[in-house]
Parts: sequence; C-alpha cells; structure tokens
Amino acid sequence: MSLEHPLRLRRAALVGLMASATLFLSGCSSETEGQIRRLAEPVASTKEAPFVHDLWMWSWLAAMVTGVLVWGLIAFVSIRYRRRSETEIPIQTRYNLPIEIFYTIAPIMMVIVFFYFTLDTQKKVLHVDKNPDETVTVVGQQWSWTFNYNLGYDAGSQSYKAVDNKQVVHEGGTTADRPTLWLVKDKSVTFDLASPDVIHSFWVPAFLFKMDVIPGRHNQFSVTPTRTGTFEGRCAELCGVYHSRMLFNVKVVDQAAYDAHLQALAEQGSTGPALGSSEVNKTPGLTSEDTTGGEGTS
Ligand SMILES: [Cu+2]
Repeated sequence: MSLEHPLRLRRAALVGLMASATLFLSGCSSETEGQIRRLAEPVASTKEAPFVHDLWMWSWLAAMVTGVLVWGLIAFVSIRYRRRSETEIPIQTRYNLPIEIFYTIAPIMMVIVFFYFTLDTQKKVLHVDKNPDETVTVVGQQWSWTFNYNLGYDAGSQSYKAVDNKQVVHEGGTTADRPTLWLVKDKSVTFDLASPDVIHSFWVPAFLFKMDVIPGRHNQFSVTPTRTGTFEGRCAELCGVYHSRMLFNVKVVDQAAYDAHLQALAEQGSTGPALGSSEVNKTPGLTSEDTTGGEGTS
C-alpha cells in the first residue's frame, strides 16, 4: 500500500476541519469569538488572573486529549472486535493484567499532574501582598457589600485598623442599590474579607478569582488590576433569600480619580469603618419582614 492514501485522507480531514471552524466562527461577533477562544472565560483583568487562565486552558487540553484517546479506543474496539456472524461470538476476555495495571496507574498519574499544577497556581494567586498600594476591607453581609478603604486586618491585635494612619472611608450598597468598589489600575490591592452574619463569597469574574467571606475568619488576597473599566461583581455563595441581589460593580480607574472618589466619600461623611450589617438591613425596596427572613442578622 502506498503512503499516498492516508496522507490524502489526512489532508482532506484537515481542510474539512478548517472549513467548518471558519464557518462556525464567521457566524460570531469578535466578542463571542474571543469568548470561544477563552472557553467562556471573561478577559483576565488582573496581573494574577493569567495563572488561573493557564490552568483552565491546560486542564481543558489535557481532558480533551484524554477524551479523544478514550473515544478513539472505544470506537476502535467496537468496530475491530464486533460480532461478525450469527453463530460465532467474539472472544470474551475477562482479565488482561497489563491493561488493568495501565488503567489503574494512568488516572493516578493524571490526578498527580492536575494536583501539582493546581497547587502551583494556588500558591501564586493566594500570595498576599503585605505592603500593598491600597488596602480594602470588604464586608459581605445579608444582602449587599460594604467596601472600607484604607482599612486592613491587624493580626497582632486581631482587629481592623487604619493602614498607615490614612483616613478610613466606606461605601456600602443595599439590595436595591448596588455598591461600587473603586480600584487603581496597576496598583496592588490587598482585600481583607469580613462577614457579620453568614458565609458569602467575594467574586469578580474578570479577576478569574473568588474567595469565601466567612464570619469570624480572616481571609485575604491581593491582586493588581491591569485594565481600566467597569466590571461586575457578585456573591458566589448562596447566603439567604436575597443572595441574588448581592451584586456590585468594580471600577478600575487611575490614581487621581481614585483619590478624588475617596475624598468625596470623606466629604459626604462616610468616614470610619463600617463592619456591621445594620446599615444594609434598612433597605429601600424590602419590607421589615423581608429583612428578618434570613438568619443571624444583627
Ligand atoms: Cu452573599
């Protein structure tokens, strides 16, 4: 048999694949096309986000390679060893030691590889900047968020304190009115997460990252936003009746706009830390009955 035949087949398959991919992608806007390329991920918007992006893409690739191999083998044995006559049944093999050893070891190897890269990524994205440019204490409460600028957790005294004697200002939302978290482009920020009631989860999809906000526990992480603009944020932990209203915006701006915003918050009297949930429970749009529907409000 000449080599020409499989080569031609392969070329035809390649052309077919490219044609269908072009056809498929030409039907999409460039935005959807980008989303397909990122496998539905938002655009990475922090310095740390690409680590998660890489883990996501490589995991998909590894899963796809495994999938194609397994589907191929299934198809191969189904065709190659199919029943060919009414009277004769194919060989019924019960044990095959090499294959059994292989399919015990192969998944263990895969888990080890995934585990290694997960740990490696985790180490990078959970890195906490001890001397960040900005510090924000994020309070997740039923059912909105409060952002305290220049307020950080002090492990020594186990309390929240103003950072570098800067003025603490805060901005809180309600279930009817989503708050906005302001950040500075290319400046690192460390988030300290606090909850006065139940477990919430602080999630900005464009950061490709989220972290639980647990009462009585001190969670923190750092990011450096790399793109200006307005992004969406939400609570990613079912935390009560109005969990779905725990939306917020993230606005990444330059230093001057950020400073002006903090100044404006100070001028309107939103000074000092706001760590409780009482503010948010006086909520326009909710009756007092609604606000007592959850657990642990104080
Ligand atoms: Cu929540």
